[in-house]
Amino acid sequence: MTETTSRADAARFLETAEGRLKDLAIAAQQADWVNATYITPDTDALSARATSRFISETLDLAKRSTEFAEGSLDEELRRKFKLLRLLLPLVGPSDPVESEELTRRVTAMQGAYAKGHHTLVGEREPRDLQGLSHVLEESRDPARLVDAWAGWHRIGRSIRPDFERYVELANRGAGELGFADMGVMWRSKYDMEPEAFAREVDRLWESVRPLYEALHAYVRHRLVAVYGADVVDPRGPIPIHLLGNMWAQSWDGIYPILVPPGTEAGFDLTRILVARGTTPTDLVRYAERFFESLGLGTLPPTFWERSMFVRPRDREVVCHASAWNIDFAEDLRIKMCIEITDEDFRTIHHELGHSYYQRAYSGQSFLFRDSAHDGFHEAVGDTVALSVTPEYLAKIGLLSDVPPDTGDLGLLLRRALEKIAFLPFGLVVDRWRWEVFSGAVSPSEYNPRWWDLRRRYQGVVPPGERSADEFDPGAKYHVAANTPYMRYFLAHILQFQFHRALVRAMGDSGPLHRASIYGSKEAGRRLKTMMELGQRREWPDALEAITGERRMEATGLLEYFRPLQRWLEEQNRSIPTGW
Ligand code: X8Z
Ligand code: ZN
Repeated sequence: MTETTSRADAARFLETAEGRLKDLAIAAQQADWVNATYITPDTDALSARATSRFISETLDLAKRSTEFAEGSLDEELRRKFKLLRLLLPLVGPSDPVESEELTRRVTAMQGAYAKGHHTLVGEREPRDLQGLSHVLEESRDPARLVDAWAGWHRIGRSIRPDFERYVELANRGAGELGFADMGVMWRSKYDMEPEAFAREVDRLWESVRPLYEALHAYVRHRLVAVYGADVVDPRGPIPIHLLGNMWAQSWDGIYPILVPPGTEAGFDLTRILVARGTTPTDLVRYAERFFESLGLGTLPPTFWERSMFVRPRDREVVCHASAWNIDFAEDLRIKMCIEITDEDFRTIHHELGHSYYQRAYSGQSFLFRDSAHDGFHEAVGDTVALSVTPEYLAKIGLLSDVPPDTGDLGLLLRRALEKIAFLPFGLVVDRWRWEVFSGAVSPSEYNPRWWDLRRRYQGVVPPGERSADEFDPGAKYHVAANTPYMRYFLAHILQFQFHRALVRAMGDSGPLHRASIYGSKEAGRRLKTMMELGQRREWPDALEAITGERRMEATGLLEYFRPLQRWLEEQNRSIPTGW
């Protein structure tokens, strides 16, 4: 065979494959959407079956693609073949019975998570995750906090049997594609060797660790003041149920007890939104208008008709927020159980970041319709949300005037409780799953190892001993739903890198925490250039398009928080750090 015919054959193979995969992906997404917004045994079965068909076809095509000699192909085709093997976050064995068992079990885990609830001591009605999360934010009674935390974590037990079998079957699928295990497959998606990626993550973590440790020491000191040294060890890890969030993945829920008098932000966005009678749709409109101000257009009418913004009263749904592009073109939707809060205001920006990204790369061919790497997808909406500054809120009429800059420290502390507190959690979830997939951690060690890592990186401990049959990782959505998590760690670094590049490109040389890209067509143009690339090029090219840099760096994050870091060092001078 001549080189030209083999190139033509490969191109033809890929064209057919992309058409076929797109059809199956749409069918799977339609079934998944109905399932996620109306969980019944039938929609579970429909979703599991459609996903299994999509997986089987991908596996088959990926295996057949090895017939084409890569050496004779140009860069674009070679990249497509590579992406074909990495397309899915889940692969099962080629045996159709086992493949369907795998998707059935993942659907079951996600359903068990979605339906989780717990009745607190002294209450009659069970609470769902949102209801239990309110308790963690608002209560200062350690016994009630433990009840809410442990009550939710009980769902891990019911997820465990499915999880064990899922690890086995997913590893077999990854093996058929030539990966040592599923964790290696996940780490292969970053245009570098999987081991190099793991080192890259460590490098980034080391660069932010001192800031995390300073925040940890400060927060622990305040918690000792609130709860006493018999509840919080002044030199030890922090009991997780005191941090205002089910996973202690962000601590801004307890901001009111952490902020020193005189440095408060000076306004409470949740209160303002509620007082104005803001509806969930209004909240989404605010976010849409921000993206529109960047020159990125408005969302299509079907977005408003087909999205789910509120938890329906009459059926079970997956409340965890997500953004979908059902037809890989204009059928954009989000699914969320919106509450009128500052936190959900930010989450809506996060979700619309996904929507605008999906639309931007819809001009690429099917295998390139994704973000440069998954951290980019998670970073865009958060980058925009960093521009929700007091000045911006005043501009759009949510604040009557801009609060004085004495509130800057309070605002920065709040942002750090959200973003810096997240970093080690963002790292730990997949450090743990990588070990699980590789077999380094066996099922009997699942839970102890989870807590080893959380103690080591986050400096948190569970309330009391966890018994051997608990499965606490299963009480986190992404573990139950098979969603890789390192993307969020990367996004928390990248969003500050993006933010800095965009505000400097606008000619703003002031402090990063005061800068907003609202209304900047130049910022919008850069974002769009990066997003339109999809994953056509390796991610350093996309990073360069927006920042001019080719390496992920935490320098933007460190610059953003520098005033806070100085202040924390001051506060921490005579108190213990580390655990
Ligand atoms: O899952 C999400 C988004 C949907 S992609 C709401 N996030 C992570 C989480 O909730 O654990 C955003 C931040 C981290
Ligand atoms: Zn997201």
